[in-house]
Amino acid sequence: WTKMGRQELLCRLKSQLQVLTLDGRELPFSQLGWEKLVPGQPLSQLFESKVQTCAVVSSAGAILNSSLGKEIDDHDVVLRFNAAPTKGYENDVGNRTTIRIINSQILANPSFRFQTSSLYKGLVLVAWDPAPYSVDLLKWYRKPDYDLFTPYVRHRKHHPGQPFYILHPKFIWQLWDVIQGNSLEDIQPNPPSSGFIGILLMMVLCREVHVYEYIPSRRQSYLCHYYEQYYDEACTLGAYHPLLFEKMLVQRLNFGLERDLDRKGKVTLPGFSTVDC
Ligand code: NCC
Repeated sequence: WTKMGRQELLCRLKSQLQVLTLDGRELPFSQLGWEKLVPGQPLSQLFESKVQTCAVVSSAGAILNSSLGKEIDDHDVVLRFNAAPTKGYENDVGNRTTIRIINSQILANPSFRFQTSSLYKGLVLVAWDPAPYSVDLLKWYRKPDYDLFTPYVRHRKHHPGQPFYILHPKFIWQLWDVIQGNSLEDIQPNPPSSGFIGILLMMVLCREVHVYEYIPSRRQSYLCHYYEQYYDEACTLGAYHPLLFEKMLVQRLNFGLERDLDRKGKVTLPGFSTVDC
């Protein structure tokens, strides 16, 4: 992998990656009636083929003072993460959100007010939790990192019309395998960040993907998130997640201008449907 050119790498990813969500057909979920609980339409078919451009907005503090809001909102689809708000930050991050990737802490920890906050309404939700690498679904169901299953079931029952998926742990670990395959060192056996999960998901669903402030621009700072006063360089470089390795891979796939990366923290990636192998 590390010796592959960009095109070869893209083809490898295209053939290897399959977006998988819990479809309720495997145990223990099949026994719990999940086949009827999950959305009828698969996540991979959610957007029409007319979806051209997708923006992925990282939550990094460095996006402050970027004035990227309008450019971000001009995309067909805008992806944000966890509890990242737009209110009060529109000029820098935009105000449209089409899809939100949330880790299981958002569902399980009452401080995020998942049931009531407007952050999680009127858009597509995609949740995930770090299951064991072995992908033993029963073991995971009994002991997730944070209980996402109970709030998921409740939410599906109350809002059956909202597309809300749980990523299959197989998909998460496929992504980890990709990051490890691309690194000469052994990376930590922890799942990729929501950012990396979202970027690769968008490469499957969109024709072109623009990622903002995931690879740091010249505004790089230790401010963890644009929406809170908390400083920690691990937010950008990683501690638990293999962030540094994820970012090296994404940088290898970038075909945007060097100037856009430097000024906007913008990376341009092709959708897999446009990659000829
Ligand atoms: O911080 P978090 O991520 O919500 O950020 C979303 C994604 O943006 C990218 N990012 C963020 C900050 C930064 N300085 N540089 C960046 O590149 C990353 O790709 C990141 O994934 C997560 O991945 O789910 C994470 O979630 C938080 C936290 O759980 C949620 O924000 C909810 O509070 C994790 N922090 C803790 O658990 C304390 C974080 O490690 C990863």
